[in-house]
Amino acid sequence: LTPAEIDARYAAVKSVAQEAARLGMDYYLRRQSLAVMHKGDDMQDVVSIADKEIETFIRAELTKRFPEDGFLGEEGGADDLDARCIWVIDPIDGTSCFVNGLHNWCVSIGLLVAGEPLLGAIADPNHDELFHGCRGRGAFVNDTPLKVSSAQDVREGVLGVGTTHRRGKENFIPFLQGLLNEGGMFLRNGSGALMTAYVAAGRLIGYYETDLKSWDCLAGLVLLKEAGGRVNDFFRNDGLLHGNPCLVACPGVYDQVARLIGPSLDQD
Ligand code: 2AM
Ligand code: CA
Ligand code: CA
Ligand code: CA
Repeated sequence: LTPAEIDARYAAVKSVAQEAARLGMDYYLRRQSLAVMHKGDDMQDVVSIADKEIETFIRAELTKRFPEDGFLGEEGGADDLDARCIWVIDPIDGTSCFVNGLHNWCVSIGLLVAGEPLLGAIADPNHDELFHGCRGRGAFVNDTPLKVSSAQDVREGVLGVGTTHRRGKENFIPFLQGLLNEGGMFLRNGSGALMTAYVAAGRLIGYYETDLKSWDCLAGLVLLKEAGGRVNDFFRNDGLLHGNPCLVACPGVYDQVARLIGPSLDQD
């Protein structure tokens, strides 16, 4: 991509994510009238019309500007994955929070170019925060640059955590026990994208989820790298399409947390 093509996509991802977040806010304020459906037989995996409408909106806005680009989204699936540029979209990350009136949800849009995450934006309308970043250009919350924590031990801060009923929950409590034994503490807020952004911002020292999808974290991973963070081999074995365990952390605690997780982090 030329610098001008990158500029156009970076500007677009910020404005489209914010417009989508405003649309999300309209739904959120009248969430009592939204029908909540379940995906498959997991009662915890919820979705509403808002998720679908917002993803449709995002795809339409980006297609208008970049008709040759492809898409991968939680609700709409894959479209033209052979394209050089692929937009990876989570229209609402934190749907369970969204439908229950908890403010921890966001819109996450990342861009993959020739297989590498290039730029992304995460819009959180409840806290008026737009996290955004582009490879080589830094990462920001609104206009403030992001930098990961300087912690050297899990005792020095809070680790984000999460799990699902789909994969990895049997590993989760032993991991938490190990973390507590070493003097650490944990937080789960229900949005993988926000937790990843919070690691980039230095608010959390790291974040471990036993099962994340690429649309949960791709935008956040751009921010994390620009802010000086580390991530495991998330894209191995078709992680883009199927997801994997995910660990993001500041460099000073990455190895400690990876050891507490054990081999399940980077093997099947
Ligand atoms: P979602 O709200 O877009 O579904 C919470 O731990 C994180 O896991 C969120 O990013 C959430 O994204 C995601 N998540 C929720 N249910 C899931 C499931 N059944 N499988 C995989 N990820 C899930
Ligand atoms: Ca979901
Ligand atoms: Ca998600
Ligand atoms: Ca979602």
